[in-house]
Amino acid sequence: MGRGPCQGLFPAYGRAMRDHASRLPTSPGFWRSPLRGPGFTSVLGLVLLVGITVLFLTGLLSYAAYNPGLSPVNDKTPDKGILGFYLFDWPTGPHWLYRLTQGVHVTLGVTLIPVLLAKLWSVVPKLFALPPARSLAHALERLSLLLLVGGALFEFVTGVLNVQLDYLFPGSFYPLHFYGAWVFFAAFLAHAALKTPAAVRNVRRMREEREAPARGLEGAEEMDGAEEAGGELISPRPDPASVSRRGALWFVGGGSLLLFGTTAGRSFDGPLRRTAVLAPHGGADPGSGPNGFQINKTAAYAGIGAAETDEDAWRLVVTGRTGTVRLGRSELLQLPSHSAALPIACVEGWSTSDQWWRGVRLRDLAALVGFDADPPDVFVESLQRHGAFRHAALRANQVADPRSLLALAVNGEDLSPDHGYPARIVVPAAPGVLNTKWVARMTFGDL
Ligand SMILES: Nc1nc2c(c(=O)[nH]1)N[C@H]1C(S)=C(S)[C@@H](COP(=O)(O)O)O[C@H]1N2
Ligand SMILES: [Mo]
Repeated sequence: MGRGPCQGLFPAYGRAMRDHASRLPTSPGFWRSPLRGPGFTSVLGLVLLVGITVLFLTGLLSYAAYNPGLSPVNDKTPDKGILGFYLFDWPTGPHWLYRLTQGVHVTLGVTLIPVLLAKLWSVVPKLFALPPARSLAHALERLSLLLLVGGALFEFVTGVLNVQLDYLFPGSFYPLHFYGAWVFFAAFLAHAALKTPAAVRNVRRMREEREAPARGLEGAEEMDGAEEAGGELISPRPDPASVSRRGALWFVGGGSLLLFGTTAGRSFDGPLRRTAVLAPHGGADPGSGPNGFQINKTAAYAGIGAAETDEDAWRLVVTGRTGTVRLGRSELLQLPSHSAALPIACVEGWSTSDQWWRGVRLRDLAALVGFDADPPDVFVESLQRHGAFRHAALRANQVADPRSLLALAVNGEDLSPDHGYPARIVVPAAPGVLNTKWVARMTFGDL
């Protein structure tokens, strides 16, 4: 805003005009925080550059871990097309693989929330900048920002709803979060390519300023450079500072640390789990003893009653190349029995430590129905009649692993009803959702 003649003659009038104009968010003077500027935005941007890249990669891994190529059961994204180009058979080792990748995905995602919010706050004046587009290139850039900001909010909101509200939308979360991730990350990559060099320069300059604060002219010249990259974020009429830039960054970092400290515990058992005060699952108290570890869906929730899991009523139906075999629990207990120490690691980011499972190897069950060598894929169905996770498919490499069990017992005791009595699947390194409980039927054959 220039100093017109009116301002000289009638200073009060000039001020009033200015005040009126800066009541609109489209005016730079509306934004008064002295914190906004290239330095603050760049630090947050670089943290997100690293953090969101890790979120994207661990997210893609989680998708692969679900074995979405096993149509039609596991695949909730039949139109994934080229977005599934990278899919591979999820390995069975190390046995804590999914516990790690998904624990990082969820805990890091929650931890980054304050950084994301602070970053959006730091650039919000740009949202209102006029004219809406100065050129075609500028218009395209703003359009990509719409995808970037919209995509970020969409991914964080759907992710948090899913881990906090216990599969608010089990069937649809999975494709939504997956497709959303690709849109978001494409915009994110374009944005990072455009902005990272300047952000690195800004942060380097901040560090130099801190180390040599009184370099006079030399320092001032360097500030001119900063103005080029993100200088428009600096308020032309800043309010007096109530907190320093470093103080504000500590505040954001403190918020992240608080979320980290109240989330990370969901990847552990015992006293550490109790530090995860933000984690849900208050409903199903696992109690203590051998079966006293995290429960996802209880037998009551799944509609599984004692009448159908009873020794007399329950039969496991196994089908394969040579036909169908029906086995009661006592017959299963007579088959060669093996144990494996494996965790349950849920897509929601919580996991248990290793539990000692005991039962029949999946590959031994495959051998019962004609697959002696090279067991194939298997389709597993539970007694459950409703719900998204009542069935799942496993890859041949998972069936072949000697630690993959149809478990009948855990930690030296029969499975409890909530952990899947009379029999459940456990597979090393696999997401919990593939560890079907209350198994009724297994069909071996390539899927
Ligand atoms: N039949 C059936 N099996 C199931 C589920 C289910 O809802 N129904 N939930 C799955 C999910 S998402 C997880 S994380 C694990 C949890 O096992 P747990 O409750 O024994 O810890 O069980 C899996 N098996
Ligand atoms: Mo899960």
